[in-house]
Amino acid sequence: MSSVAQSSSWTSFLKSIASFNGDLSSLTAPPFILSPTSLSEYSQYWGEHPNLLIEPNFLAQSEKATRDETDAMALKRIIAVTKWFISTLRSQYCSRNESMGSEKKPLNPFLGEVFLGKWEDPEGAEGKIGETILLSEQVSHHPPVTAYGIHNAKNGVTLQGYNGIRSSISTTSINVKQYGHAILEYKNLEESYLITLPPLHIEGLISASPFVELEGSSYIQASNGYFAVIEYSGRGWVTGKKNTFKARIFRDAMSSARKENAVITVSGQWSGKSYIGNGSSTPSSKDELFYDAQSSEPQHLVVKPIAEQHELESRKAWSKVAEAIKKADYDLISEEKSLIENKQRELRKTEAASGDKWQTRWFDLVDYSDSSVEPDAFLNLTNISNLSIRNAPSGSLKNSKYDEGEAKHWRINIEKWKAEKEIKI
Ligand code: CLR
Repeated sequence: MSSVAQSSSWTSFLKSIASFNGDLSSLTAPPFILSPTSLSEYSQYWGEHPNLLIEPNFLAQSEKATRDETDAMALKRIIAVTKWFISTLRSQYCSRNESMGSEKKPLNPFLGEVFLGKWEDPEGAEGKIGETILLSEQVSHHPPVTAYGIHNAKNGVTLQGYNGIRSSISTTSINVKQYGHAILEYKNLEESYLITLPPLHIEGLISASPFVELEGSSYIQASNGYFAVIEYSGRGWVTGKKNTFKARIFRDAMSSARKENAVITVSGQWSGKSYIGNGSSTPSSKDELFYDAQSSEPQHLVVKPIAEQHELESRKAWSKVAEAIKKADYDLISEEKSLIENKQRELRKTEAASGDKWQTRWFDLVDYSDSSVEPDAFLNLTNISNLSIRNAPSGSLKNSKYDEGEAKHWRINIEKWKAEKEIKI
């Protein structure tokens, strides 16, 4: 066991986890496990493969297509969306291990914190991808919720969603359920996709080298009917490999009740290679390569230099805390963090006194239990997939035990972004 794992700061951290109340952000962790990056930045992981994100836009059926051809293209598109989704997972769940050696505890964003930037087309202005932009905003602090929009104007592609987590503890791991979902829209195709977020757990706590493993499943419901189920099995007991998954694509959500109905099956590692085959049998490395996460490097977001940032922008707001973390100066970390936290407390007090609640900047909370809400992609896609519209763990089904309570979801308001005067990409 490493000396870090045996250190008193780590063992007391493990003890505090064992008795914690579910709010991971409230845990005081030793400096070496703190990340200088705010959770509001994690939205960028959705966009690090812009080429795969826009690919379905180039898979439209021709105007004279027969029904069979139309259907074949719809299948190609959900395969492309599934590939893009799989491509986001390495960034989402492995990037801290790859860049910092282990999973870390991110900074807990303050209400109204924003993070934004762009992915430029590597081929320049003439390229077919075009520029993709990211807008991310902390829309709630208690509990923490980050909303984001990713938009590629040239191809009419928009991904939007939001994330929140609830955690619990077991003897050897932290278990995390995700709340929220993502909606992917292709304007030219008039097609949309609903994506649910998988549960995960954090392993490696005893040895002070935490890492994330996914479990359960993600669903992708296409407005053309196709439905993908991605099952995560962690360290497969057959292959012995971590980060394994199996994705099955079905004609529709109804036929997903029987695995034999799969029209396409993909199998492998989301952080490595995966293979694709027709039908429901499991493809292996003898089959066609589907995606290789290691040979397809993420394209990183371009963010303005801190000197040009607004005070609500994440990297500027947290810059002093981040420096203190990099120096592993514990007193300075607490000092700088307290400055931010106290300022937030003061703000909330003045708001309470004046009665003006904090207004979110680019996102609106839509209450889907209100019958006057216009039918939209979310309502359509939850209907055809039988997924809950409630604030339940992501991927919960209608009429399941989780299908209860409020139905409020964060949506981007593009008009607000167009009217934005103070903050620029
Ligand atoms: C946030 C939304 C992203 C996907 C994602 C990836 C990793 C998750 C993170 C989400 C939420 C916060 C998280 C993190 C892994 C570890 C971290 C659960 C879901 C917790 C708060 C850190 C606990 C401290 C350990 C390192 C001991 O799209």
